[in-house]
Amino acid sequence: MQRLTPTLRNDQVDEALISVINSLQTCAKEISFRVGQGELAGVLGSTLSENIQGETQKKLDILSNQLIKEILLECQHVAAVASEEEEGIVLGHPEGEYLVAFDPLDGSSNIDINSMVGTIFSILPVPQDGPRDASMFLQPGRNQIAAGYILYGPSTMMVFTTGKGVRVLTLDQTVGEFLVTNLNLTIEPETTEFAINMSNFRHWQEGMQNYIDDLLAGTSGPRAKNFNMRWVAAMVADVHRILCRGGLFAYPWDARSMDKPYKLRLLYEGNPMAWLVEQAGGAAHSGEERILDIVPTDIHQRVGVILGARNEVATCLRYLRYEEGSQLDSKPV
Ligand code: AFP
Repeated sequence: MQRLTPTLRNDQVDEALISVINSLQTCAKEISFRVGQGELAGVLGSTLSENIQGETQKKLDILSNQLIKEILLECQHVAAVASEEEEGIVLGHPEGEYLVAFDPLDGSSNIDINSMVGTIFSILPVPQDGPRDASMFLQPGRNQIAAGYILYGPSTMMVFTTGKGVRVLTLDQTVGEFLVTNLNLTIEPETTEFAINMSNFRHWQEGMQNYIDDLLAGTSGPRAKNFNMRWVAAMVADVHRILCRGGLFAYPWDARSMDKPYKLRLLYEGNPMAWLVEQAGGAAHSGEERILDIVPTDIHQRVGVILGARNEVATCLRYLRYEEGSQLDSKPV
């Protein structure tokens, strides 16, 4: 089975980018080891602090952030990093060609129940002009050069794209190397499975409520088929399932707080997952526009997310555009 570097070379990825991705691979092995040790590593549980998003920080969140930051900043090709756990960006090498945005440990509330968590990353080019500050990161997701995630589950997997399809590697714990286990993940356009936090139903727009109502109605409703629901509560694991066996994932607009009407972050959650899903033949939308076309105004910006099976995303968007959701078939996408 092939290792990571030859896979990247086959994809004509340049040596500088290979070096950045290899650094992420090193981070993944370190974090995987600590996640695997669980209670024994003494890193489970929460700290007393909150991150920039106002969320309680888990000890492993902080440790993973520190590890990734240090390892990436040692790489001469990394000009700066932006992390969910850092208020501002951290500058690296002045000559570096790449910017890396990351969520060091997505789904960290799963840590204490020994369930799946992951690291999500997005690599952007350093813009040719402009100041060396956070504005470098304010590029639409379609500019990404590489993106992906590392899933710490029963096995540790690295799933990424450089724009040539979705590659999957599995960490062989016996030799400590990631080996290619799937060279081209694809998502079927149709599905009968969805992932959404149903407890937020009352906070959604009417169109989203109508859409979910019709999924729940199954064969007796207008969709005329039964749907199944899954929710891991870690985007990395929910998107992994969709890449592996299809489905629709949504974390839509939410009326709980008009300041933060969305939960997920654009730079290090929405954009990398949107690109992976599009590369697999699926679709990824904010509810208002294609996620990859959004020009960010802040590195910690939040975004609505509806992604997965192409035809199901299109159906969901029809409900959102026509709030009443009835007579759906007679209305255009
Ligand atoms: P945490 O990293 O704070 O656990 O948040 C994970 C996450 O941002 C995303 O990965 C999940 O899809 C979403 O939150 C789950 O949120 P709820 O189940 O709490 O609605």
